[in-house]
Amino acid sequence: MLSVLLQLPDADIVFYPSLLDEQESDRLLTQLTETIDWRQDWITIYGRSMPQPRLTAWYSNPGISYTYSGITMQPSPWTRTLLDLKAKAEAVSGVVFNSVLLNLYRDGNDSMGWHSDDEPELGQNPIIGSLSLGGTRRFMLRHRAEKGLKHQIELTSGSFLLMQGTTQHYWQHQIPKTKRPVPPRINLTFRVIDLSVRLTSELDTD
Ligand SMILES: O=C(O)CCC(=O)C(=O)O
Ligand SMILES: [Mn+2]
Repeated sequence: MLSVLLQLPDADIVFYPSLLDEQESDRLLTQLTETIDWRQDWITIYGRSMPQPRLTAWYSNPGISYTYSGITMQPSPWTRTLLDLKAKAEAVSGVVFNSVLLNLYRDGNDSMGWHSDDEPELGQNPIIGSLSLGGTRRFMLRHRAEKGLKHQIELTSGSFLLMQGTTQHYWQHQIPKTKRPVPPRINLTFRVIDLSVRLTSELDTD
């Protein structure tokens, strides 16, 4: 499968432009839009509560909840379709994932702000496999220390982006809003949650 290694310092990011073909991607976009248990979470920014600018869902092996930005998501059990996609992501990356966070960007107003995926339960060097379906959106990267270091890549339908190694230590990423008309997009970020890490930190706080 064609892959492109991004030439960025302190990062290990590989882009696979076509994990899925166009027809398969279109079919999955429709199916997942209709069948996933989408939820609208609310976030607090500067003391004001507002709807998160996208819909989300969390599917995983039993018992793996996920907490980020103060939101804890209880898992839904894997579906046939998600297991098929997980197998495809595993075949190209050589990683066994145990969970997936899904994001639905309804239009150009939906977005995700600057962040790193560096919660403790993602382990020392988080491995994130990110599959995109539907409208093309811009994925921006910026180095946390070297302010001039930036990169951007268009995440097209059917593409897969693998982030690993020290990427989350040194880089942040975002999906900015856009004024261009864009069709809906679903992104699936497959993750490896290390339950033992969480158990330890929970015990520590008792
Ligand atoms: O939508 C995307 O491509 C990025 C999603 C993301 O960064 C995340 O779920 O942590
Ligand atoms: Mn992320």
